[in-house]
Amino acid sequence: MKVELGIPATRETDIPSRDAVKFYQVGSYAVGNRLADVIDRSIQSDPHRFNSLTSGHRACQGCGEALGARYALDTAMDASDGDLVAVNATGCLEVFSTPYPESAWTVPWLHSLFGNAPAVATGVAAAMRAKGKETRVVAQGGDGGTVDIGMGCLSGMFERNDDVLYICYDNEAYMNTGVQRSGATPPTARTATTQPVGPKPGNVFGQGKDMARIAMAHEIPYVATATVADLRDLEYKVRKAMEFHGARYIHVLVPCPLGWGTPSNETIKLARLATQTGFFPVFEAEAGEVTSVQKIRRPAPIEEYLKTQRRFAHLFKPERDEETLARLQAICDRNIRRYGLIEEDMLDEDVLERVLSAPTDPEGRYASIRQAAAQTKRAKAESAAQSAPTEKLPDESFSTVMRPELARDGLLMADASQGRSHTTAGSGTAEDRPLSERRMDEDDVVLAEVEVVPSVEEEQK
Ligand SMILES: Cc1ncc(C[n+]2csc(CCOP(=O)(O)OP(=O)(O)O)c2C)c(N)n1
Ligand code: SF4
Ligand SMILES: [Mg+2]
Repeated sequence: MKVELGIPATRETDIPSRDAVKFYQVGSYAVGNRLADVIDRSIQSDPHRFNSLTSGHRACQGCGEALGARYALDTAMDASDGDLVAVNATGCLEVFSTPYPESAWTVPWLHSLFGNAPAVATGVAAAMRAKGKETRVVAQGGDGGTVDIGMGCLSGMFERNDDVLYICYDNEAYMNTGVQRSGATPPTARTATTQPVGPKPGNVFGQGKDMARIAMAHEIPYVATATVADLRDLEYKVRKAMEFHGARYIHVLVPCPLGWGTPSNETIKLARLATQTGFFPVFEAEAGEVTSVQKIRRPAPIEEYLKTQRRFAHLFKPERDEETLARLQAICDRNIRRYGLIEEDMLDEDVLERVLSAPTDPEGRYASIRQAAAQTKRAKAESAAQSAPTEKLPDESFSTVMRPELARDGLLMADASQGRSHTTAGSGTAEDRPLSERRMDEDDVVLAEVEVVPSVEEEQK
């Protein structure tokens, strides 16, 4: 996809013109955008960039979140001519950048709580509007602050279509507090709060939230995913998001060397592999419809992405867990098919076959729901069988309304206000009972709960 950044000429730099230097490669960003026309250069390459998140913060070496935030905020500043307020959820980005009383932010920046950044940003936008200002608002948070604790506030912000760009920096766990699982942690990844040992350690399949798709379901003007492997794409998406008014959402994959157990110099490579495997699809959507996808240039098998990360080490040692690797590959294949990430004619035949036959439910969500339902049904039947009285009453007992001798024996339930009664154990069928008292899942055998209602005489005593 050709990207027109349209950076204003006023932001031209002092970098010497290309004519003065003999370049060995032009027309590519492979060796950095110094070789591109000034107009096409990234905002970050501009010596007059805003440095919204400046040096001196305390992020770990190779932190994807620091890198992503720096690019995103500088672009948002550029797009708003420097008239921007940033609101931050609690998390690594907030903690490493702002150990009170210091801060690495050079933009007006506000932190309140872990879960309320969308609501605070909504308030800031409303305040600016009330003051007649055109100040733009960006809210940002980690995956925990976004997909878990802040999700209610975020959904409200989407629903009201508040004029805020929300950026989620997804490092797939609660990193700031010691790598706990979040709703964005991928299946099988090991965290401090997932199964540490046993036959299947790590996060389970079939849970978690796909926040970009949830945002799309709100039909907000703009949703995009991005990674720190393609920072120009991230810049492009932030700039594009800033062209819209209303609620906008960008979900950025940001590898975390500490939490993923990876060397700090592999952050970009890992983010790229996440997209090239199909594990993290990169796309844009407007008003709920996907409008563009980043095609996979070099399809890679999922294990290439997993094998250098210590959080997935148990999939390869002491021996390869082929079954789990196949399930993870199926997630990639389903994404490739769902988003059209690779042209069919670019795929080897066997890979194409695998992609086309990838299950629609690779994580086994529906299978586990069905299994849980069957288990519940079995457990209910067992407990009902245990609590059923051994002695059966004769048929007429059901029709013996208000028989005090049975009521005294605890065998008759009379509901005088309803003008009906029934015995505690089923001699009748489900059809004999009012709907509210039926259990439909037990093959018409009614096992109503015992409730002993005292007889009229007893009541009067
Ligand atoms: C209500 C509340 N619960 C828990 C915390 C502790 N806490 C602070 S940051 C954080 C995790 C943040 O995770 P995430 O949003 O993914 O950001 P990351 O640190 O990974 O960038 C937690 C649990 C808190 N500050 N407030
Ligand atoms: S723990 Fe992870 S997210 Fe937090 S500063 Fe370190 S690398 Fe960045
Ligand atoms: Mg996180």
